[in-house]
Amino acid sequence: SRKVYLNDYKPFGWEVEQVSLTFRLSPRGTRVLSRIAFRPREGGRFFLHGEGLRLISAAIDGRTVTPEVTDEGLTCEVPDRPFLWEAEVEIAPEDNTALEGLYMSNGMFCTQCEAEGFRRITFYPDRPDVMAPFRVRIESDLPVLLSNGDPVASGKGWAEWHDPWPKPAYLFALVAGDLRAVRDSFTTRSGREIDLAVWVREGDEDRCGWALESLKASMAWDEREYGREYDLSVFNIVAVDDFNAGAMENKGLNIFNSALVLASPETATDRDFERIEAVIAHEYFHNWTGNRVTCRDWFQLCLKEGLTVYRDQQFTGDMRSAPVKRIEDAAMIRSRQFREDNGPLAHPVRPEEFIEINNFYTITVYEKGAEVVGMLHRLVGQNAWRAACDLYFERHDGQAVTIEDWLAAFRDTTGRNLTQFMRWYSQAGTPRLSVAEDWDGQTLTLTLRQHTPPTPGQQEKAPQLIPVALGLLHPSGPEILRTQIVEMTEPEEVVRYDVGALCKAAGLKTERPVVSALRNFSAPVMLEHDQSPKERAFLLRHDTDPVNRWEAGRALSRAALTAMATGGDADPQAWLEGLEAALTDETLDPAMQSLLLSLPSEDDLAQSLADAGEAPDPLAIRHAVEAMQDHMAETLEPVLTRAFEATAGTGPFRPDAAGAGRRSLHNACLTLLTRRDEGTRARETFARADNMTASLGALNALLSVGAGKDELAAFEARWQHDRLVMDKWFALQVMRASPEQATEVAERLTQHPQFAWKTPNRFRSVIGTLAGNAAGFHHPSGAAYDFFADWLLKLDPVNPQTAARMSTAFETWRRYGPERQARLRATLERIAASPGLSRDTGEMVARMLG
Ligand code: BAL
Ligand code: ZN
Repeated sequence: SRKVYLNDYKPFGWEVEQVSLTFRLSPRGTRVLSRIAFRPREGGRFFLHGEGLRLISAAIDGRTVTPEVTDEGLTCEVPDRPFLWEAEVEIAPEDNTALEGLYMSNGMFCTQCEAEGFRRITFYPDRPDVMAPFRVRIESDLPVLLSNGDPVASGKGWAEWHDPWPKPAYLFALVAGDLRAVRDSFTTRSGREIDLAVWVREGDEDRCGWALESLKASMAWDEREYGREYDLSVFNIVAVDDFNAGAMENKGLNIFNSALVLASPETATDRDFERIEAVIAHEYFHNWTGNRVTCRDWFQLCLKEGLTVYRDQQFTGDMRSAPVKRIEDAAMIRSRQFREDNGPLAHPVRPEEFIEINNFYTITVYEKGAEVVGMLHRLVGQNAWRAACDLYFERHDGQAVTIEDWLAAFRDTTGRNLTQFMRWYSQAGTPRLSVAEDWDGQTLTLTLRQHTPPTPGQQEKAPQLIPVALGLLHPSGPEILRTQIVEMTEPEEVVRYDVGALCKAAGLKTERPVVSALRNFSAPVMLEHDQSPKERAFLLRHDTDPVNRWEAGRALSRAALTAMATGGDADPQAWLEGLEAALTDETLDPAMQSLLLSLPSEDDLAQSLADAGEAPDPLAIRHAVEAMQDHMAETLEPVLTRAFEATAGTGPFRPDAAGAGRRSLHNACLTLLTRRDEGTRARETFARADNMTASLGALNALLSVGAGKDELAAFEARWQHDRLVMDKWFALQVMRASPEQATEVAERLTQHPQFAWKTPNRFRSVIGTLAGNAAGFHHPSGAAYDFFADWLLKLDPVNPQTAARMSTAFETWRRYGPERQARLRATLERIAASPGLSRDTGEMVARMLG
C-alpha cells in the first residue's frame, strides 16, 4: 500500500466553483448525477477520486468523454478554460457494510464522508482543500430527505437543499428515511431564529430532549465565549444505529451514533448524559473550527480536532465542574494517550506520513492535540487567546489551512516566537520531566530535567517548551507559594525559592515545604518526582490544586497496588488514611470524592510496572486490585456506609453535575460495600432503581463479586427490545467476567440472537470489551488472543475501519513477559499474514510489529 507524506503536498490544479448533485435513491442501484464547475488554476493532470463506482456516463460542457478509470479514480483530458463536468454513476448503498460513503441502516440511507468517503459516492477531488458550495436534489419515496445547508424546495418524492458555505467534500451529508423529528429553536445573538431538529426512528422521540438542551447550550456558549454565531437557517441532527465512530460534524446536518444522542433517565447513565452533552457540543463547535475554517490536508487533522476537543472540554468544565473535568481529562491522557505515545503506534500530534488516514483518528491527534492547544492558551493568557482566535477566524474564514497558520495567528497577536512550541506538533512521544529537590534550611532548589525517549521513526528528540506549574505548601498545611508557571525550554533548568522569605511573609516558621509540581496537569508529560508516602498523603489532604490532590491519591494507591501485584511490601496505610479524610471532608464535592475513591485501571497498573522495567502479570494485578478493594471495604466500612446513605434517594433524576456526582459516589461506595454484605444493598438498589445509573451501578457491583445472575436475567427481560441498553448488558458481562471465564462469556454472547456483529456498537460491546478486561484478555491460556483475532479477521473485510481501530488492543504486546509476548507476536503475525487483509488493518498490524 502507498504511503502519503506531508512534504508531498501540492494544491489541486483546479478550483471548484459549484457542485450540483442529484441522488436517485435505491438500495441496490442508487444513481448519482454530478455537475461540477471547474476553473483552472495551476492545472496539471486532471484526476478525480472515485472508488467502487460504476461510471454510466461522463461529459465535459455537454460532450461525452471517455475517462480512464482505475480502482482509485479517473483521469481525463480537460480543456484549458472553465468547464462543466457532468457524470452519472451507480452505487449500491445496501451492500456498503464498511459504513463509509452512502450506506443503509435500518432502511434509512445515510452518509459518512470523513475522511475519504465521498469518493465512494461520486468522482470528485476528494481532498479537504477543495471547497465549494453544494446544491443537492434527492429523489426518493422515503418521507424525510435531508442534506447540508438550507432547504430550498420539496415535493412528493423529492427535496432540494443548498449549502452556500464553501465546504470540502468530507462535510457532505445526505439522509433519507422514515424518521420523526423532535423540534426546537434557537435565537442567535443577532436575532436570527434557527430551526433545530433531532431526527430519530419512531419510538425514540422521547429520548431527544437532552440532545436539544445540549445543542442550545452549545450555541449560546460559542457566541458568548468565542463570538461565533451559527450561519444557516436550520440545524439538523440525525441518530443512526450503524456508525463507525461517535458522531460527524457535516455542515448543518450532524449525524450521530444513536448512543450519543438518545437519552432518558431510564435508559441512559449519567456518563451517557455527560458524553452526549460533550459530543453534541463538539460537533456543533466544529461549525467554526473545522467547517468554516478547515484543514488543508489530512496531516492537519489536529488543527480542527485538537482545537475542537479543547473547546468541548472548556464547555463541559463550564457546564459542570471544571476541576472534575480537568481530572478526568488528565487521567485519560495519562493512561490512554501515554500508552499510545510510549508504544509502537506513537506518532506526532501532526503526523507526517500515513497509509490510511482513518488510522490517525487517535487519542494523540485528539486529546494530546487538545492539551497542546490548552498549553498555548495558558501560555498567552485569556485576552491574547481570544484575540488570536478572533484573528484566526477572520483571516482564514472559508479557507483550508495548516498548523503553521494557526500558530501564526498567535505569533502575530502576541509577538511570541513559537518555533520551539511547534515541536509539540511535530515530535512524538511523552517527555519525561524529573524534579529533584535540594533543601539547605532556607532555600529550596529544584532541578528540572526533561528528555523524550525515541519513538518509531524519530530517534532524536529536541527539548520542548514545557510550562511547569508549581506551588509550595508549608508542612503545617497552608500554601506559601501560589501556582506559578516555569516555562522550561532547556534540557535542564534550576529554579530557586527563598523559602525563608515565603514563610516569613505568611507568618510561619521556616520549614522545608512540600512541592506540588505540574499542577493542573500543565503539560502532557510524565512527571518523575520522588515524594514520600507522607508527602503524598499531605498533598492528598492539603493541596489547593484539585488535580494534584487527586494525583497524590493516585500515586499512593498505584504504589501500593504495584507492590501488591509483584509480591513486594505494600503499605496502603497512608492511602487509606488520606481517603478516609477525603470521604469525611464535607467541603469536598461528591464527584471529587468519587474520583478519589477510584483505583487506577488494571491497564494503568500494567503500564506503571512496565515503566519501572518489570513485566506485568495481569492476573496478579487483578488479584491486587481485588485485595485492595477488600481492604478498603473493610477499613473504611463505616465511612463508606455513611457516604452511601448520604447519597441515597436524590429525588427525581436530573442529569446535572450535582446529581451525577452524588450518584457516582453512591455507586462507588456500593461497589465496595457489596464486598462486605453479600450483595444485600446492591440487590435492594437494583430492585428499586428508577434510573439506569442506579440499575447498572447495582448490577456492576453484583457481577464484580460473582453474583447477579437473576438480576442479569431480569435486566435482559426488561430491556431486550432496546438496542442501546442491550449494548450495556452485553458489555458489562464481559467486563466483569473472571479472568478464567472472560473468553467463554464473550464467546457465549456471540451466540446470542441479538449479537448483530456487523453493527459496530454491538461488536464493540462484546469483542471490544474483552480487550478491556485486562486479566481476561491476557489470561495465560491465550484463548482470548485467538478469539479476538478470529473476530477481527471476520470483521476486517466487512468493516476495515472498525477492525483496524480495534486492533490497537494488541499495541501493548511488548510490555509483557516472554510467553505472553511470543503468543501476542504470533497472533499479530497471523493477522498480518491473512490473505486479503485490508489496507487499514494491514497498516496497524505492520506498525505494531515494527
Ligand atoms: N470529525 C470526526 C468526528 C469528530 O471528531 O467530530
Ligand atoms: Zn471532531
